[in-house]
Amino acid sequence: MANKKAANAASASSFDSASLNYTKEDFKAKIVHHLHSTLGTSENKATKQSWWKATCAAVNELVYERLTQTQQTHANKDTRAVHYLSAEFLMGRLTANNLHNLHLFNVCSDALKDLGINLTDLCEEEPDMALGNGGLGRLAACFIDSLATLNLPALGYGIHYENGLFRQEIHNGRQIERPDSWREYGNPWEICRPESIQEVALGGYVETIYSEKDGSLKKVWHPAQKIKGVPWDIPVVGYNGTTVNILRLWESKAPESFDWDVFNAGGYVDAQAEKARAETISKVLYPNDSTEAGKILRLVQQYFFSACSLKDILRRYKRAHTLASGKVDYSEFANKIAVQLNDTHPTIAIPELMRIFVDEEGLGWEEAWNICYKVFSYTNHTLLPEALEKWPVYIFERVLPRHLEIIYEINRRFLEGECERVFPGNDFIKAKLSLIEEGSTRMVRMGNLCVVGSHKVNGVAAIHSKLVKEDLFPEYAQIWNDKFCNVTNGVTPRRWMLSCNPELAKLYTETLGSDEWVTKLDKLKDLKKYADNADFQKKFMAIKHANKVKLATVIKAETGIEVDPNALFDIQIKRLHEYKRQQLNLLYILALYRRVLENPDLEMTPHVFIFGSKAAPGYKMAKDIIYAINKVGERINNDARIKGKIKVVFMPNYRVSLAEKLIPAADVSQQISTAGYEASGTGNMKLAMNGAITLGTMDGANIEIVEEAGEENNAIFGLSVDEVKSVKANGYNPWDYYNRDHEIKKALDWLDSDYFTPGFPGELAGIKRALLEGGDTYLALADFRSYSDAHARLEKMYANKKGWAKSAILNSITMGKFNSDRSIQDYVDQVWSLETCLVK
Ligand code: T68
Repeated sequence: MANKKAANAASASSFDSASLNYTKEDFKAKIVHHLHSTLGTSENKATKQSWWKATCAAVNELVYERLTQTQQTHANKDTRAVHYLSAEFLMGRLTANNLHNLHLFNVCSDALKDLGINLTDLCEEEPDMALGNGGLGRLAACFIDSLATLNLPALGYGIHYENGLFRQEIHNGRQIERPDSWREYGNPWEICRPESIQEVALGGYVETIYSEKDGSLKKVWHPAQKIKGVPWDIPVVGYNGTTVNILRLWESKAPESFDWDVFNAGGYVDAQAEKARAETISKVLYPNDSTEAGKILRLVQQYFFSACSLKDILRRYKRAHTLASGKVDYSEFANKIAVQLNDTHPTIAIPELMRIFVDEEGLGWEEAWNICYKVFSYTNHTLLPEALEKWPVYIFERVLPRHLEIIYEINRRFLEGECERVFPGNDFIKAKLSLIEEGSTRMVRMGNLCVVGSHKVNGVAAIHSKLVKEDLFPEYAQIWNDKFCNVTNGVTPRRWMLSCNPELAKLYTETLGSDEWVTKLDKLKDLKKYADNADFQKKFMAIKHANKVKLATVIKAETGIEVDPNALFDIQIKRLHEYKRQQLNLLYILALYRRVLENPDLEMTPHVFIFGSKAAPGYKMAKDIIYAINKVGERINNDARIKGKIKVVFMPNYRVSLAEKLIPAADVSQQISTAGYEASGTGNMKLAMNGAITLGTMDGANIEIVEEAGEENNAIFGLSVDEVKSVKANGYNPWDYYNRDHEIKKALDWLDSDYFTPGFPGELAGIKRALLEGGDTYLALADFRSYSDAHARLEKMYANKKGWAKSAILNSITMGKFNSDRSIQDYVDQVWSLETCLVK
């Protein structure tokens, strides 16, 4: 039911889009007007940046109108809404996306052309909004696009980091981190909302007050510090443009009042220092993907944005549900409010809501809990033990003493209640399920708190959700089987096809006679009959070639490396992590290079290996792998003997806007994680949609991708999840592979020489050591031979031009399932039970 409604809502609005009434002349006038009266400059003096901002201001006229309409409609109807809490929103650039979603891209482009400006160039002026590390943050960005597109009442809540993910420079092959000040010169998309400022507390102690009247004990938290949260709103424009939701990001500030006493005592300097400390909270995004830093500031960040967001939610709820008596009616709370926890980062919202209900609003514990767990649901994004958040109890005592008490109480009731009922007297299981890990340093387990405090827990691909249920939380699943579900990830086709690959989008729209596929990606399946059609193949491959030509220019500009657009473009773009196995890709490059050296006449398709990847600044092995890729590349790219058959390119500063250039130009998409380690992957979906063939393991969403596109159209290799488990259980010994496989041995020994680092032998030997002495945790050597065979199959496929075109087309047009609109609809049906709300 809800499923159909949402689909209809999205299509119905495509016909009444007011933006269709905007003419080129209107747009020109608006841009020039804003150039004059918003930017204070004139046509002959304006910089590109001024033109860009004037264009944004012109677009915002429409955006703000619809934003107001949407918010009023939602308030008037008192709609149930989902609140997506995420420490990261990796938005990238917004200009092209907003124009497309408002159907204004062409009008705007024509208007600017008349003014002598190229829109595509102008879009390059916009700094990426890089408020995220990788997949998790980008997923949140795709999801809010889909929520608005499906006309669902939703708010995104996060942190207004002053510095997003670091900018990566490569100096002599090594990664150097530089600050990313994305809003240094202003950001035209954000609106500051001082009227909605919130204040949150930190530290201090808890007082227990005994009531003479009824003998009850009341807890009073006396915090040591207050922090002001200033909201910045980013309008989220749905495709077709009628719903404009809000992404609200909190900036931390010192409250005005706090420093007066210190000031008066002559403590000007101390007061300034205190102020700086408050502002530190939202200063910078932690750059760790899949590992936990365990820093106090990170917990403070998590509490800061979760608490500000809950206060904001409560403020809105109270406006509609305060009775004449002045009392708030909380009986409707769980019917009106859904809160999705994007990983464990906002988990602290659970005890915070309990604290507000019990300590501030006077609800009884059971009444409060009955509302609370119905409100929350939790998405798990990883099984890596080092990424499962745990906070030392002593840190909690210092930062959030009252929340710790509440967590203890949730734990006590859980262990004595549900846990005891299902596992009576089983102290071993109780210790495992406890929210507190005992040991020399007692820890709060945030994942366990999420499971206990939510009504739904989901993984992000079928295999991952199965592992979440069966391997990570099996005993919880025995207690609450129905709590666990799957929502396979998706990505928005607006950004990842329509906007980044306009020529392909045009081909699809023209061939189908409709652009319906932009919301209903399944429609592309109707193109199946053209997969074999010579004319269609020719057009499809010409678009791919043109995209490769463009990328070659970017590569030359960024790295100085010349690549031939006729070569096979083989792309691995994602964070650097040993489980994602960029080192396996590198080993293959080494083996291939040796093959060519040993046999200069070797028949092979020229092959360009392209990497884009940031390493966490403290992750030494990841940084060593980047260095190795660059050093090996340097040698190979300059070796005249191989006649340009192999090129290795490391593109610096991988980010959303760079992904938009790489993805449309990919022939091959490398998705080669050790099976069982990549929760889903979303780059795999974007690449396949744009006609890349997956060279991948049966891991994460790869499994579902090849289910849709056909294994025969991809190159699948390597151990399965079960095989990985059994190889590990039987005692894996990487030396066996080293000793038995000549190519592996040669490649690893090469890294242990100075062949790639002349004069500095052993600089790359750390990788060899990790793969041998280190035990090769991620089974790169075990999968090497099968990986190499898969490469050989790809080569053969590529040699058959028609066959390749057919496979590439089939990959692209069968990705309907991986539309993030479908993921959101799954959340609506399984987790949120939301209704669409059309905005007039
Ligand atoms: C990714 N996780 C998964 N984490 O690795 C990927 N972690 O398989 C999946 O497709 C994606 O989430 C979306 O579900 C991450 O990106 C982080 O970025 C991260 C950030 C901070 C702390 C831990």
